[in-house]
Amino acid sequence: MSGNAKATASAHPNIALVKYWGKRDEALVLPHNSSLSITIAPLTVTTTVEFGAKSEHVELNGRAAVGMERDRVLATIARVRSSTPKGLGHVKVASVGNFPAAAGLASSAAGFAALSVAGRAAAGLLWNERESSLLARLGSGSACRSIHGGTCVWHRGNRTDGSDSLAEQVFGPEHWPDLRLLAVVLDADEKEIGSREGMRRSVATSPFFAAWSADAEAEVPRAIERIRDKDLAGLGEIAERNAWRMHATAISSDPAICYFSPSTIALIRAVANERRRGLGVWFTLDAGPNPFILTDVHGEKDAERLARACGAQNVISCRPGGSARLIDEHLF
Ligand code: 2P0
Repeated sequence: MSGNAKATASAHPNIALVKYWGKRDEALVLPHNSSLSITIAPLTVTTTVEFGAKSEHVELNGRAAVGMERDRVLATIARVRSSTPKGLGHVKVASVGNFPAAAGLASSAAGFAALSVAGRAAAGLLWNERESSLLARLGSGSACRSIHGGTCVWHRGNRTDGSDSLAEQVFGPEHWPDLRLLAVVLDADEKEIGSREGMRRSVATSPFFAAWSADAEAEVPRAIERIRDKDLAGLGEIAERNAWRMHATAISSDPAICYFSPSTIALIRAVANERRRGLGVWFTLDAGPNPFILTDVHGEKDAERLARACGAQNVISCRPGGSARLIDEHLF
């Protein structure tokens, strides 16, 4: 084996303010609409990939991965193998996050971004943002956005082979360093319906699906303008509207999919109340009960107090983070 058969990468999760909810091609992970996200530090996943190992081994947060989790990691590795004529041998993969994986904090996005960057480097492939984003997307759609730091747009693309469905950075993390996204952990249990199945059901059964995806597509350029202008209120309005519409689509599926818990609703109401009193806070919510509060450095402390008063077990204050990158410290 050559000397570069082992590589380690780190990546941050990202939070979509205009969301991806529904695939037009399941196998190629092609979305119905474009989406926009902020990559968030300090949450980080670190992944080491080594080719030439004794046997295939995948370890996630200190335990051997099994079943679908393992299969999805090895599918990304198989794509890396097919990108090079080299015989790479067995692979060992280890991945750790500095945050609870089950808390719905988008660990799969950061995980597949780090895996894609480390996997390509371990195979001796040159650093290439475009190829990394395409590879990460095939592992988990939203992972293509975690290849880049700051504000990213995942373009839906039009080609049937998916070669134009990838993420692009719109603003770096230095554009709006005062922006804050607070992860509010209300409920650390695994969600009932994974986003993959949830999306499938919404595409197949929600009578509102076409309207949802056309609306989200139209929101992306508006969100870019609000971020360009550092218009927190304007961005907050778009983020809330888009989150409500994504969840309306999920709830209108058959059978209905509802990711809200009673404490999610209580938090959302508290956010609206505080906003009426002048605090600059807005919410967004992914496919689980734990919301994020969108605010800035001025609202950060009050937003955290509000989340704790609503029963949050943990509140993690995040800011725009950098791109996925190779690092020297291997996990094994
Ligand atoms: C997003 N989510 O835009 C949306 C909002 C959840 C709600 O992308 O099936 O892990 O692997 O492509 O990317 C979560 O789904 O799904 C997600 P797959 P992914 O962030």
